[in-house]
Amino acid sequence: TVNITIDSKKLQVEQGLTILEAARQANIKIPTLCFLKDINEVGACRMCLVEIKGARTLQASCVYPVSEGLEIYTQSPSVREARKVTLELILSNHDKKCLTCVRSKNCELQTLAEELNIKELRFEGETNNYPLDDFSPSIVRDQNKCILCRRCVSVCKDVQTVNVISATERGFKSAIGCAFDLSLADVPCTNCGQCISVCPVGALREKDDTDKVWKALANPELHVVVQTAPAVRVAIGEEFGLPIGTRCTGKMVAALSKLGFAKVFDTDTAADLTIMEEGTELLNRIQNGGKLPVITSCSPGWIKFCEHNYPEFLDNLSSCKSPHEMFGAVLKSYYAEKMGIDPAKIFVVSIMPCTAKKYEAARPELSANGLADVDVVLTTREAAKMIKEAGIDFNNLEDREFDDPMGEATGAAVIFGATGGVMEAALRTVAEILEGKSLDNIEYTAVRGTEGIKEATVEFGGKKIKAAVANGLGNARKLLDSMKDGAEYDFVEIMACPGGCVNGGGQPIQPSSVRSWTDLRAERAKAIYEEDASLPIRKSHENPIVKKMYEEYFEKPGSHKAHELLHTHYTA
Ligand code: HC0
Ligand code: SF4
Repeated sequence: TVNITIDSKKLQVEQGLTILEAARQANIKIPTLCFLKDINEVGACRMCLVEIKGARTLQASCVYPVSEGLEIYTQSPSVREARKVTLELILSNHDKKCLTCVRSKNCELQTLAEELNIKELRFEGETNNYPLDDFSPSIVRDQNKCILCRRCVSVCKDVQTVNVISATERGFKSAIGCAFDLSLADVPCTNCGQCISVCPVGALREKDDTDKVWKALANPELHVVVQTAPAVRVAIGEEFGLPIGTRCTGKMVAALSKLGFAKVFDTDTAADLTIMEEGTELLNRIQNGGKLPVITSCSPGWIKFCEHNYPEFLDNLSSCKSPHEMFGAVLKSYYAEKMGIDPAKIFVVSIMPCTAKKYEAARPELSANGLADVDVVLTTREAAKMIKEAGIDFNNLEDREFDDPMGEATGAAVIFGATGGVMEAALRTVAEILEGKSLDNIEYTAVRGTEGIKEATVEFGGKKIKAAVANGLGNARKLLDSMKDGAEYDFVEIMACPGGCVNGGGQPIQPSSVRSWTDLRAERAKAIYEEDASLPIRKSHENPIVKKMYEEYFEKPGSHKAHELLHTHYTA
């Protein structure tokens, strides 16, 4: 440890900490703007400046390490003035249309302006005027709101290893963008939305599709149904001020029902169906010498990453459509028939923690009989916006169940929302098929947790299955490279977002002041596993609705009809 003084408070702190971290431990708040722990620690914005006794200039506390005898002042007049000037300069070239900004009230720049008591703007001058980049089906970039913090650049380059956005030019002209001023739609962006999640302001956001849904809801010709992904229920509460990791399944269903959807369904039901199809596919490939490993194909950011960077693995992908796409196909076939509704009149809305799902839903590979499986994808954030716009008092809603006749799902399905969940769900079913009996021990903890790459070898009925799980595209890259170097697996799960869907690019955005010190992935995943443990049925093959679907319609997993509707193929 070392002895330091911050604002005349004597402290003993661990060596290796930055001043910012040491101050935080002592409950002394230093403002930050570009700082995001482990992702962007560059000292670029100069907002976290502090005065150090004996030093000639003010120092950025987010990168300055503590040392013996350091005397630090976080609120001296020169520090306060320097921060204000820095902030005012940023504001002078910011478009300041807060009233109509998606991030109003959840903007780190707005919060800082309030906290630093900015009352007037001393430097009004020339402002940049960039065109909006809204050509991507998932991501909108508004450079006029960009404050050049570089968090998006760091997450895209270092965490996701996609590296399609970077700083261009210098000085007044400096900007964040794609090479040759291309749109995000025209570069190998995966639509993962991680850049949105880390953006402190409104410079990055999802393509807003709420109007399409309002319009559909108002159309009496349409039967508008909605389905919700596993990870949405453990995060949507954050949009309504509830603590991170609050389970809101019942309130979420109630709110969507109030919005006027004819039925509120659970993507989890289709996740159980996916396990039946994917499990069968895995066993088939193992038993008949098919291509191994089977790699999961439900994360559309991962699919696009694979297409651009690892086309040699495309044939390893499971042919299963992702659960919400399967559900769309089922709703426009089996359900349509059962209910006597023209499939063309069924409008399927998916609420997803994901921005890449918008891109996925528009892919021609994901349609059947000339109809897109899913009509509109909304993020968790957009769903919350609709609920707010409708004046629904979310926190005081009474819990409601998903609707019949497709409203049943298992614990195996809900864990899809956390990294390792698809693997665990598949193992719960594959184990029983290979052992030929019901098993009590169904928790595969080796594949749980936020570790970037997890491995497990399991043995059922004398068959060994080697499994690997990667979350975050940087980890996917590592795992795929190791496979190119000879590592062998039977079954691999890959999710594009760090932590899996719970930390998807469409989830509620937490500011750096929260995100840097709380593991969102772990907190939300904890709620997911609690939900699993609370459910009466926890194995996909025991889902009564899935059983019924096979009896009445699909016959058996992997049948001709199942292939027609529930499977697809991706080519580069
Ligand atoms: Fe996921 Fe999904 S679990 S991708 O991680 O497989 O987005 O939550 O809905 O479709 O079920 C996201 C989450 C889903 C799908 C499911 C899968
Ligand atoms: Fe990079 Fe993902 Fe953002 Fe695309 S969506 S720019 S891949 S972080």
